Amino acid sequence: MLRIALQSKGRLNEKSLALLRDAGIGIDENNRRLLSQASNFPVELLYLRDDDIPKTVSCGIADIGIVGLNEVMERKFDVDILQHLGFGKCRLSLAIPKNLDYTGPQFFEGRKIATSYPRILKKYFMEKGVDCEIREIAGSVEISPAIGLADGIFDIVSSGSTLIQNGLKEVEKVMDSDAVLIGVPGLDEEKKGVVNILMSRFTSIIRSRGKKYMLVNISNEKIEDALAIIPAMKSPTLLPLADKGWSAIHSVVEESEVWDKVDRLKKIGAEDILVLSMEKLIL
Ligand code: PRT
Ligand code: ZN
Repeated sequence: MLRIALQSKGRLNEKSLALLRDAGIGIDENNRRLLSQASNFPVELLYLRDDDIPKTVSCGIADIGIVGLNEVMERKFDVDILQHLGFGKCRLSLAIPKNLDYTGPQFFEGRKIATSYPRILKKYFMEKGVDCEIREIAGSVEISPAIGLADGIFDIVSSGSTLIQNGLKEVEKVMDSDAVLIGVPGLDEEKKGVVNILMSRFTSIIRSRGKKYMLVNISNEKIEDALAIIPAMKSPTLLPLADKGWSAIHSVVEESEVWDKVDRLKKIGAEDILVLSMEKLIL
């Protein structure tokens, strides 16, 4: 039985569960104990605080886990990073009061910086040759400059609005982060087999994100023009319609490009354009 550690609540919880569900793992939401078994797959789910996931995986209490890369890099436990999962995206950045002039990393020489990520920050400043005082605090890092606790902060940034609300500006991005699948080094062959199945399912799900499936009816003489607008992934799927002289083209397109492609297809006489959601893309 493979044990997967997940965040019990918080930013990564819902998307981690959705990923497992999309991968075909039956999770009973009404029966969510600390440890619960999937209904149809040889895995059990262990719900934890995100801070505890790298340690739990490194010592083998859980075999794999889903956690932010920031936590993995900060806690330095011995785990393998198996896969980037592409959600929970954020960055770890340095920020200073917005009215100060920023002169580069040397700005921080001799200054105090508040953070919950002291190890990552220490490594960054060692590489830059900057000597500063790192003050580790557990939460509400962003208020530190206003209350005189620090000259700057090093924290997670996503939209940037928390920094703005606190009169701060982002001056250096130190690392990007997203949710990652981590594993205990040296899993046995049987468990590795289950992990490989899960990872290939995750890959199909991740690949289909942000993509749409398009079906377009087009007269045969316009097929080449249509394929220039919606190129096929390998070879185009073309199906003849009952109406002679017309065909249907199937294609996968980026969601952000759908409307542009619809407009261009209509201009060349395409009809009955269908745009559908994609769940999985298995190559
Ligand atoms: O209870 P538990 O310990 O499990 O959870 P937690 O409170 O420690 O973590 P949680 O749920 O807040 O975040 C879990 C993970 O989500 C983090 O480790 C990151 O990998 C990822 N993540 C993605 C974020 C954000 N985006 C994010 N915006 N984690 C935190 N934030 C916070 C940030 O700390 C700051 O206060 O949101 C604020 C900034 O957001 P913006 O949009 O205003 O820039
Ligand atoms: Zn936490």
